[in-house]
Amino acid sequence: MKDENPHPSVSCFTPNSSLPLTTPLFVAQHLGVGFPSNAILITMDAVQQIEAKASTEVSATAVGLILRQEGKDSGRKETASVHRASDPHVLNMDFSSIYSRDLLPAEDGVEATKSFMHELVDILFAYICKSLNRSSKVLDFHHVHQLKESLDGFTLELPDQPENLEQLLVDCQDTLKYGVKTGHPRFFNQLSSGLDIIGLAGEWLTSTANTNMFTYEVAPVFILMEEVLLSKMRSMIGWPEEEGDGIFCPGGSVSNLNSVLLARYHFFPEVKKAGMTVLPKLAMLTSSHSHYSIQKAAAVLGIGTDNVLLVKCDERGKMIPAELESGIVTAKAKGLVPFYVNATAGTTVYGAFDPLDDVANICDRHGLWMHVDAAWGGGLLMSKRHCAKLNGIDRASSVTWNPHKMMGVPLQCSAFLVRKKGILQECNQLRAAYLFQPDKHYDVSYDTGDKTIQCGRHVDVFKFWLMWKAKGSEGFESQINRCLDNAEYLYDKLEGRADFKLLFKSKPEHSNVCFWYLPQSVRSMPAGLERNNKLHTVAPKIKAKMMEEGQTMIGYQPLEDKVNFFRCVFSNPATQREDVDFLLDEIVRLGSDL
Ligand code: ABU
Repeated sequence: MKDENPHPSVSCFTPNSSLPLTTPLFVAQHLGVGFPSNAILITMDAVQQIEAKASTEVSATAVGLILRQEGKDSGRKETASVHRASDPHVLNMDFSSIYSRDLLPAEDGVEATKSFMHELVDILFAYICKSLNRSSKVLDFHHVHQLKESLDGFTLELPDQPENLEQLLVDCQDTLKYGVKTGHPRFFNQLSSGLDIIGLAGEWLTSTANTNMFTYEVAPVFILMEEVLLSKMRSMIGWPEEEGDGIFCPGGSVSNLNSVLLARYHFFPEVKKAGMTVLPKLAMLTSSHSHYSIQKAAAVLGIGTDNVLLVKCDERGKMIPAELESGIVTAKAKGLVPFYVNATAGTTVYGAFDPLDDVANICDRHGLWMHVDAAWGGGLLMSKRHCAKLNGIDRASSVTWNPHKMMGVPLQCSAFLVRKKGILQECNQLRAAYLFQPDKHYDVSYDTGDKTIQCGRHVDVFKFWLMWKAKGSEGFESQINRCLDNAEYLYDKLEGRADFKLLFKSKPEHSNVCFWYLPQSVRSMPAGLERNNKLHTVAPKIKAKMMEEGQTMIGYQPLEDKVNFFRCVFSNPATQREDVDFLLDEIVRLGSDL
């Protein structure tokens, strides 16, 4: 590619078709590099050719992008000066003599602030490009003691005296270097992965605004955006327009906690003032494959984990409705008062969808609050091809839905939605006089902070709103469909292999694919305890080697009677079929001699 560029000062590439071509253009212009004379766009087709080359050949120096050869980046301060020299529009500042006190709001702090921010953008941009470059590693693993000791001068210790901006920029680079590239196309470890550029821009704006979501007074635009998003999500769930409320929460566990809190308040509103002593012995039901946050909510709210009854699942990980019903009946017979059922739409490990309509029928019969934990599966509501898997979700009393998972919104972004209007406010409000003054000159129903169990609340909505504007509902739909296509591709590949074994033989419902790798030593053993014990050690051993080498990352776990197995999940739009092939080859390479 270099030869084609008369001014080889910047190379920007769009690593997958979901990233708009204008992104590198914008970055090039923003950084003062210009377009098109000083920039080349490398399209999807070209990325494969590029990846065949050494990472240094894809360097883009004018934007300070230095894709360094793995392990050859000890010249830390030198790197920072290469960044600066490369961008003519950024003053060539010597950051070694500049300190945070010289930045805005300091008098004459404008140029230093601008240069510093440009430097930081360069570092972040280099990291993003590196994360999307398949020839770079997913992680550069170090043990705790290594990271605690100063690695190549990178120290976690906090100084008494201020450090200069040169050092801070190097610290920023090192922080990224020793972290995990969760946006890498070969990162399969977590339900949230990838990096959406518009979402990132939204997060930057949010931090720049640096406000708090508790009142309309200090977050007028964000509060209204939250209202718009929650209303849109409720309509996708299928609730009537005039019903419902919601709030964005710091993660799915807190959203689930809210569901239990509201359910308890719905049946026993006196608990808010009088406390636990007015309550009967409550019981909750959830499937044995559900997320542990349901049990945690019971612990936090004083219900007790012993009173969370785990309902059996079928082989596929779906709650068995008859088991739910008999669990309710048995609990009542023991003097417990069941009040809440959690059904999961997209379980954490298997990606299973509980039969929501059946669960709703049972909840109706027994007068119970039905919550749907769709933290992982909620995104499928955006897909015409897959949304039927959540049939019955409209019958839920409340829903958790994390756009930071399947929809690829940067962490974190979790919505708690409730059908009964007004209950969030009633349950949580305490009317703190210094914050929620009723005699303000605007509509104080928009001071939504009193609906939550928090006081201060981070703005999680802007990045989501901006992404929705950028993609439209259709953009989310195709992104989600592609992730599920990848899961099906992996499933089909595994089905035909003797050295891998799927946990269950049915097409994935979500993007989770669970499997064992069977090295020859295991394949040659007769079925039984000894073979299982041996198989239990395979995934952790492969994962350990995988992390040491850093080329890819996938999670493993045991579940009920199943010994350790791999769980592959797809939520990163950058992941392609070749990455799936790579993962399997890597598992075989690392595990065949076990
Ligand atoms: N809260 C569930 C996240 C689990 C995962 O990313 O694997």
